Amino acid sequence: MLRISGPDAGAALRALTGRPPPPERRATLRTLRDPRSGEPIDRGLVVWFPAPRSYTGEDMVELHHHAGTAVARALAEALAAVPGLRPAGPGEFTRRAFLKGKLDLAAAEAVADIIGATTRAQLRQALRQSEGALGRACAHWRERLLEASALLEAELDFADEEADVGHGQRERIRPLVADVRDEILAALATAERGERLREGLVVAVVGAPNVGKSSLVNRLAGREVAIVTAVPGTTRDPIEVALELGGVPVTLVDTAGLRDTDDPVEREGVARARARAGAADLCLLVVDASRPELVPELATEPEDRLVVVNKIDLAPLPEAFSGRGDVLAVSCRTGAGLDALVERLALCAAERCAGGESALVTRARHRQALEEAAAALDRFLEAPEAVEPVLLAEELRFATAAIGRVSGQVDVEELLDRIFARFCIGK
Ligand SMILES: Nc1nc2c(ncn2[C@@H]2O[C@H](COP(=O)(O)OP(=O)(O)OP(=O)(O)O)[C@@H](O)[C@H]2O)c(=O)[nH]1
Ligand SMILES: [Mg+2]
Repeated sequence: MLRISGPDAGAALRALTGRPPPPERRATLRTLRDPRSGEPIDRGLVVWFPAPRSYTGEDMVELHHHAGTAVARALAEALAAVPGLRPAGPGEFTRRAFLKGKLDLAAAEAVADIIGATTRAQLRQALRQSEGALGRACAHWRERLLEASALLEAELDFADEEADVGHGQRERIRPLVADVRDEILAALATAERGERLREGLVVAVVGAPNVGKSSLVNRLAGREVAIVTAVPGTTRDPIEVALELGGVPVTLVDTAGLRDTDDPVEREGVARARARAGAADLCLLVVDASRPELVPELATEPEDRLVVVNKIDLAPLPEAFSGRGDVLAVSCRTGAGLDALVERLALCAAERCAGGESALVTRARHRQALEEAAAALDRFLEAPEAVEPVLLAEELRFATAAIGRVSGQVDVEELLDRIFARFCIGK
């Protein structure tokens, strides 16, 4: 599909079909011709969206052509010959839609997330965002803070006259600001899970050499991604596999067995394994049931770890591991216990991500801006009675501006290039 947006969209439609754009939104089957030679290129659906009822808010035409390389190239060449047209930059359509006020900035960013989503849970979150959930919340917060600012301005105006009038205002402003601050904090509480779902969860598989880490990764992946041998120290480089668990995108990382060694190659592998374990959202610590004494020290928090006792076909679950909620017994050889492990992993993934209920804050950019806003509101609320109203007004202005940056209501010009550069062409 090719899209043309802007004041020359109508001229482009006329050049390719020989007819003027219809008076209203319409889809018609047309022969598309090269305007220079009149030679037919393809026959396809031409959809006309007159401004302002289009994605960009400008006149827009979509050419639904056959997907052949020659067709696409011939159409692109034909369009290049139409005066005023040029190829769109990355994300330019969505950028124009934003500039025309068709969507707020957070919703525009969500368009990229819809395209990038690999699981249903991610898609659900991106869709909600693209419908403007965060933008609406920001607009509401801003409105109330502007109201508080206006009340404070009144206090400034009266400052020279009756001191009582000023303080009366401040008592009215305080609960307003406190409410907004609390709502922002509540939204921020979902941020970590929202960002995790956007970016996916990293699960590192770690343990002593030869305990069956690579066998486990292969079992979970359902294919032979990692080399398995009876030789301890087989895996050296971390190996990543993409999986979906309970709607959450998961990157499973197989790592080198942790042990002290003189082999410089293996030592590097062990260092990388430790680094991956440290950076992972969750570690699967694999233990060999027949050699339960081989449990390496890990620096990760216990709640970010599950212990997988493997090879229970060789030996029963060792005493030290039985009756523990964080332990799962499996055999990569027979497949015993693997379903329960997958179920448990899906549960852990859902807990760590906004799987069920959707998060409002899903990007570091949004989180940082809202954290700045909440901090400014805190300073406002904690300021002693004697503080000059001018300084308080400044905190409110700061918070309002930070919130505005999320939805794109204030000074975002410098942000736009950065945001839309990551889009693909044609969106
Ligand atoms: N009996 C039995 N053998 C297993 C099981 N899982 C793995 N093995 C065997 O244990 C050996 C080591 O398996 P790997 O998966 O390579 O172990 P690893 O932990 O990745 O080893 P390194 O990469 O060397 O650290 C292989 O011979 C596997 O066939 C199991 O559940 N039962
Ligand atoms: Mg291995």
